[in-house]
Amino acid sequence: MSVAQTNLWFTELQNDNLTIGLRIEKTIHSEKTEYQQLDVYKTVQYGNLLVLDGCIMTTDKDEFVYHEMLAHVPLHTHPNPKSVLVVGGGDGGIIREVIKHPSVERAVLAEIDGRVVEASKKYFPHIASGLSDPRVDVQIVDGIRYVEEHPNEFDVILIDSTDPVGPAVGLFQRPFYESVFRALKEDGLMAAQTESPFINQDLIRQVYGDVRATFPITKLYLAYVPTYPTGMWSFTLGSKKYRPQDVREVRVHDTKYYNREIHHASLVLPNFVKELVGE
Ligand code: SPD
Repeated sequence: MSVAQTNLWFTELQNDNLTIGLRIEKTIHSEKTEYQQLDVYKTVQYGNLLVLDGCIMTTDKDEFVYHEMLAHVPLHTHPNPKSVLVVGGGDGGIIREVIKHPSVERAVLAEIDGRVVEASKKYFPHIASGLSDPRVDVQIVDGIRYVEEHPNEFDVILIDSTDPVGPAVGLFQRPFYESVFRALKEDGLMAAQTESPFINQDLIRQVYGDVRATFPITKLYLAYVPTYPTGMWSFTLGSKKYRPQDVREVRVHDTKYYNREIHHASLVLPNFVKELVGE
């Protein structure tokens, strides 16, 4: 039987009424870590697929969109990011993008589940490639506690969480954003992945409100990730001083999705999303 004829499917139940299915060639890895169910599949369409607790985290073929957009929009918004913290993101995709910025001297990855880091190194080596860079400090810790314990330390904090269930819930709540505010230097900024405007309206509204109550500047922006629920994905940026709208030049060019035009286009919101967050 050829690969295209297998009838094995990974199906993510995105909500009670919606699924996404990827035909798989085989299961590569499956384990119950201390924190979650971790599975890696070889898919026919998207290469290797990382799944945590039944939710798609990343695939070989479309990972660049999410990782570039969560990293480069905020990093270019800061004029000189030297010290960067990534909360979550154990696969290393955000770190890979962070260290493309020549100004970055130190990039800390605070990931709670060391098994995600190890699985990514083994099954997604191109995504995890930055983790061995000498500027990178991988900490297997609770990101919420790490942020609380490091006040006034970072220029940029990027929150690459799993979906807002289980251990990630606290990463979508106001006390965490307040703690992120304190962990940033006086002109620092943050960005977080904030799910789909089509099916996570309440969450986006709540997070946007919490970030706006915490930071002087708040901006929602969008990107298109084929394997994430509905494809349309949002990110919420909170900043003490700099506005993403003011970026004039792009310093990193070895990207597949991000560029100066995409930076500004991502800040332009459809009317239903504008209404959602009141921009
Ligand atoms: N539903 C998808 C949400 C995924 C957010 N994090 C992905 C991790 C990739 N580094």
